[in-house]
Amino acid sequence: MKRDGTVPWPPEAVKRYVAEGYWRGRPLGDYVWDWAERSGDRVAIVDGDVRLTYRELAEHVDALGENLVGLGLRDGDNVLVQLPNCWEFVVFFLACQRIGVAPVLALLAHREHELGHLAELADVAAIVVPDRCGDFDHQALAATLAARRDAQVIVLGAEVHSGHASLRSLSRRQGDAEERRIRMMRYAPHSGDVALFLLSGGTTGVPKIIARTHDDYEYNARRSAEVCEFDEDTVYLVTLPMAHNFPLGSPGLLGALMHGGRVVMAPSPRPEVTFELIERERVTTSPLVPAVAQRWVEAAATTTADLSSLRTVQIGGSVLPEGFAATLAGALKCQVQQVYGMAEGLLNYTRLDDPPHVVETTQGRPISDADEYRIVDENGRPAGPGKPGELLTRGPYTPRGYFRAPEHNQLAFTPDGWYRTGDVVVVHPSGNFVVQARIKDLVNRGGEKVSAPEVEELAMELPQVRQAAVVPVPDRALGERVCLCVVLHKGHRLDLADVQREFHARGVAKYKIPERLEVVRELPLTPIGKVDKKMLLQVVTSDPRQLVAGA
Ligand code: OOB
Repeated sequence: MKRDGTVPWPPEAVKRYVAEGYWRGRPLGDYVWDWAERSGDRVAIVDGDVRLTYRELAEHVDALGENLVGLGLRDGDNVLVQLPNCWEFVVFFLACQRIGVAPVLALLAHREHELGHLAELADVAAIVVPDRCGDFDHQALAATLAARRDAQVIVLGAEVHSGHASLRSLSRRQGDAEERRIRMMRYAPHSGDVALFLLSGGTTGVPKIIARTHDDYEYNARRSAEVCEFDEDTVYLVTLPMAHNFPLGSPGLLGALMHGGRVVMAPSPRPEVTFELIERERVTTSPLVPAVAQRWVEAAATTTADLSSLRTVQIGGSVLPEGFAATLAGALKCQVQQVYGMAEGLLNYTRLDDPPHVVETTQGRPISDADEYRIVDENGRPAGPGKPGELLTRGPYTPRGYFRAPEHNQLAFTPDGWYRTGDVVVVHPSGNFVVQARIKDLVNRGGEKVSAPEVEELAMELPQVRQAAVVPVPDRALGERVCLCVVLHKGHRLDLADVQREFHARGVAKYKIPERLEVVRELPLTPIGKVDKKMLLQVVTSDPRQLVAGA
């Protein structure tokens, strides 16, 4: 079975989440018509010149859903999706929810290395891509990957090769919408089934995916939107790639649609693009990562665009530099809300009525009464009141394991189902968390997570490399960048351009490609013989020559 390998919540947890109303027992796709009935003539989605009302959205969703069934896609199938932010992506996502097909949400930056793995892991029946983006031919890559497994290719754009289906044609509204709505009911999936797969930042050699169910993800978005006080006046600008949990469902575009708000798609988070949209559409709220927010602050100083409609910017995904929340609020003349979340589940927000010092210095608190958390020391014992430690969590929207990763799940989850976040937090007197550090082995490059072991494995494929270790070097613009440290085989040479060329040739997403290379004589080890990354990072950022002394 295509979905074997999901890790269900234990029966007693399911019982509680249903009985206490966290889970509503309806598939996500069902809500599309609730929304249309509530706000049919209001604009739901704006994308360039396209403005879809809630009714039109529902009709497109059903039309596409029925056509996907016509293509042979069925409840229980998985599809790989790689699309830019656009209305067709929203329609596709929701159409999948109508018929029980689960999208695996890849990033536009992903290439053969990532997409090949995801297609295989989720055993996908179709691959959905734009024809091309910039100078990259997504359709050609999708065709190669699809041929390996007999999957269909669905293409967004004007250039659709023969044998491939056109996403726009499939989404066209034809025939009687009411009749189709009734016909579509027979395809409704079970609410406990997988609705979507989110990609984990991950700390393993191969990317992990997280199966999110209809029940869990609907609650994720609904409860987030309540906490963030979304309503029908919310105009939500989707700046970050909508394949991410943050702009998708935290509260994201789903949270905005649930409350009758308006979703505005931005093709890029750059202020040159977004400021005009904010003025034109009177945007009230938007999710940002610190690296993007920094650019907004700089651009706000000189912009002529009217940003006065902004009420709240939400900021999360990586550590916020000290004092920056206040700078951001001042520059954009709006409220800032910090968001500490993860694709694995748990979401924390500062509340809109938290006092300024709490908003500025904490990363918020959990959204749900049913979120459980523990803060533990290295031995897994409670860290004690006010002490920092690793955050473990369980709850109604935090799955109990990664998809098809039993070995990794033994490390990433405790036997009784707590997810080890790999983040070191402390509880602030306000009750909110402060994220102090990270113990998981990844690089957080402007909110994009890069697994260190994944990059190390790729580096080890280079014939010159004897040992490899990746560390996050601090960076003013992005927070962190990928630094690769290597020990070479005797008599070999390697420079950064070689590494970048080789990674590129292997079809690795650009954001994972090392931006700094240190060739060292040896890697420092901990007493038990693991690479001492703390020490390595310290030396790399202070005086990397120490590591080549005597070489
Ligand atoms: C969000 O999700 P992911 O899955 O890309 O990354 C999760 C990890 C966290 O475990 C933490 O290490 C880091 O990203 N992180 C933060 C943070 N928010 C996330 N670190 C410090 N401060 C923050 N505010 O990044 C994500 C998902 C939903 C909403 C917001 C962010």
